[in-house]
Amino acid sequence: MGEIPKKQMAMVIQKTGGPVEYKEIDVPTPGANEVLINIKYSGVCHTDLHAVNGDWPLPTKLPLVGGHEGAGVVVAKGDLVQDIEIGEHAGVKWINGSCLACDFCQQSDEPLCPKATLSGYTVDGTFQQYCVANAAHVARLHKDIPLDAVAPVLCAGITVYKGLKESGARPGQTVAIVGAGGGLGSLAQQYAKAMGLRTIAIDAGDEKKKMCLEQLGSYAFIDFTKSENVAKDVQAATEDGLGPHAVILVATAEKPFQQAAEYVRPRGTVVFIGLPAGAYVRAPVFESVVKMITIRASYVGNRKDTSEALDFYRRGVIKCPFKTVGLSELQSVYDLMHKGEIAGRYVVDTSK
Ligand code: 8ID
Ligand code: ZN
Ligand code: ZN
Repeated sequence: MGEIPKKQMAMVIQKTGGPVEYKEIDVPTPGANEVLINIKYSGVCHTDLHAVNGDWPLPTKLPLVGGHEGAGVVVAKGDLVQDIEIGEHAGVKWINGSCLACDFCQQSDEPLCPKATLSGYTVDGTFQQYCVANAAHVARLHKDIPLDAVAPVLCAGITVYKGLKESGARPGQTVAIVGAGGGLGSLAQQYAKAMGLRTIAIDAGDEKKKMCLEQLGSYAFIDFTKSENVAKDVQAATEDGLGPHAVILVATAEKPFQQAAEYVRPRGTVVFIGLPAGAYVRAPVFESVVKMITIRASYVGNRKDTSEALDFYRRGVIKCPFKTVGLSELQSVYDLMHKGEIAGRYVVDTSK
C-alpha cells in the first residue's frame, strides 16, 4: 500500500447553483469509527445534480464535494474499526453514517435515522480521490467485482432493489418502470428481471427505447413524449388490460407521479422513489378507493439491502450500460443529465 498523499483532486461546489470546480484539496483524516477510501470510480446520480441546484428543501454543506456511488480501496482506518482491513475494496453510499442507537437504527431502518449523514450532501462525498465514511456503513465489495461497473449499484441499484421489494410484486407479475432510461430506471429493469418480474419501460427517445428492450429485458416501451394517453397505453401493454401490479416511479418530473394511480392494477402498489423538485401528488380518491390501491414511498436501503443488492450483482445477473469519463469532466455529465440525454449511468474515473 503506497503512502497516503496530503493533497488530492476533487470536484468542489463553492455555492449553490454551481458550477463544480476541479481543484486540489486536502485529503481528509478518518475519525475513530471511520475508514478512508481511495475512490477509483464514482457513479453520477441525479441526486448530485439536485445538490448542485439546491432544489430540495434540505440545505447542503458548503463548500461541498458531491457524489455517493463511490467504489474504491480502504487505505486507512480509525482505531475503533475492527471488521474491515486496509487493502479491502469498499463502497461509499448515500448513507455515510447513522447513530445506530435510535428507534430507527435499532430496527435497521438507518435511512430514517434523524442523525444520518449523507455522502455528497451533508458530508463530502465521492467526487474526490480520498473519501471518509463510517465503517459500519461502507459497502463491502468482493475483490472479483469491477469497481467501475459496480459504482452505480451503490445508490441506484440498492434503491431500486429496495423499492421493488417494497412494491410487494411477486415473480411473474408486471411492474411499470417510469424513468426507465435513466440510472435508477435501467438498474430497476435488471433487478426486476432477476426477481422474476416482467417490466414495461416508460421514458423517451429511440436510444432509451433500444436499451430498455434489447439490453435491459423490458417487453414493452412507452414513449411518454409520443403517447397520446400514457395511462391507456400502459394498461394496454398488460395481458388483460387491467394494468401493472406495481409502478416504480424514478422520473425527475412531477407529471408521471400524478398519472400512476390511474393505470396501476386494482390491489396494485405505486412506489415513489424519484425526487422531482417541489413536486406534489394528486390521486383520484374515487378510483384509488374502488381499486384498493396502495401508494407508498421508498428511500435508499439499509445495510442488508446493500449486501443483497451487491450479491445479485456479483452473481452476474445485473448488467447495465454505463459510460466512463474523467472526474474533471463532471460538469459535462450534469449538462447531459439536465437535458435528460443520458441513457443509463455515467461513471467518473477519479484519476483523470
Ligand atoms: O432513495 C431514493 N428515493 C432515491 C435514491 C436515488 C435517487 C431517489 N433518487 C432520485 C433522484 O434524486 C432523482 O430525482 O431518483 C430520481 C432519478 O434519479 P436518476 O435515475 O439518477 O435520474 P436520471 O438518470 O436523470 O433519470 C431520470 C429519467 O426520468 C425520465 C428522464 O427521461 C430520465 O431518463 N423522465 C422524465 I424527466 N419525465 C418522465 C416521464 N413523464 C420520465 N420518464 C417517464 N415519464
Ligand atoms: Zn443517488
Ligand atoms: Zn439512528
